Amino acid sequence: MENILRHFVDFDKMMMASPYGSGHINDTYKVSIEQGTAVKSYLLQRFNHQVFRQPGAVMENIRLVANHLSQQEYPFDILKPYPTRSGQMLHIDKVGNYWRLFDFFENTITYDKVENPSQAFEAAKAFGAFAKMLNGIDISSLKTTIPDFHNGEKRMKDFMAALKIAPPERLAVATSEITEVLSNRAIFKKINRLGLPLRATHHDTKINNVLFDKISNKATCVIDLDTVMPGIVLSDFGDMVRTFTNAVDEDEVDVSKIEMRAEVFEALSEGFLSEMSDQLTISEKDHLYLGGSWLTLMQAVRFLGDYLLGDVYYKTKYPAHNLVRAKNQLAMFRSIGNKLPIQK
Ligand code: GN1
Ligand code: MG
Repeated sequence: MENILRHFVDFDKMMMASPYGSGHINDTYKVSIEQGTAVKSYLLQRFNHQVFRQPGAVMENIRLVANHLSQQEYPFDILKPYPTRSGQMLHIDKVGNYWRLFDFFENTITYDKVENPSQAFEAAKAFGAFAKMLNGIDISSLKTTIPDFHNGEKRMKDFMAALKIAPPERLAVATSEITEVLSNRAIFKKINRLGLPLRATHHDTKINNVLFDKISNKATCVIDLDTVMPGIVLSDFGDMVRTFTNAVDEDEVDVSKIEMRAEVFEALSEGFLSEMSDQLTISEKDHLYLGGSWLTLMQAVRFLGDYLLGDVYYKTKYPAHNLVRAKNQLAMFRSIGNKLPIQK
């Protein structure tokens, strides 16, 4: 790791390197180095080039977004990757792994679960400001780095294919979840038919993708810009509903604890709309609330599909992990459906 780091920065001594964060795709390490008398920390990340098939295009999107934000009156920190000493945005090591480096923002904290409505308001306002500031970016300059990323109908097609090749043991323990997915799939077609406008979309607006100041508890930075690409506003609103309003995190096994918290939903809607309300079309506003059910069901489909295929996409800690996550998301999908007014 020390050798890899030296491709990005010069230093006297590496003090510490330890795994960091709770991402499912990339491997992140916090590294601290000594340069003269100063100690500085960075986030060194092994970038998953199986999931992101065009690493260069991802880095170019991040660069465009960071540049655009830095030219606006954007009141938050901007996550910028460091180039290598030879000017590349990624370092490819001897075994073909891709690495990149970011600043470590001291005195910040992330949460895997929203603790109170004001946190939800803060984070949603940060994602709202992010979307608003990106409104002026030339959307055709952003590459679609994962095609059909939030296309529910395509996700269902892949899910049906997984059903055909899944091992009987996994199919057998997932029958009720499979049935539930199949009987609710109409929402994917419905959203695709709305023809909502394409915007620069974050596509991963989880609560743990916002940094908070440890002392003031204000949001300071939107992170994880890997999936910024053209998309619809329901993706960003929906993933906030999915992850902010859940009373527990997405790994929780006990589904009886899963509940969509209405007061958190209200706070996040208020925070996001305080920035984005003026930007949205009537159709976007009319269908915004559907984003929560849509995105949560899509996440259930993705976790369940990965379970059926033998855990090839998401990192897992035990054999039934993806099934547990799918059950969790389905419970959340039901709770959202029960608590939110249905939008036609
Ligand atoms: C993945 O790795 P992470 O946690 O940032 C996934 C998201 C899912 C999320 C589920 C590229 O994000 O789409 O919503 O897991 N990212 C990709 O928690 O698939
Ligand atoms: Mg992510």
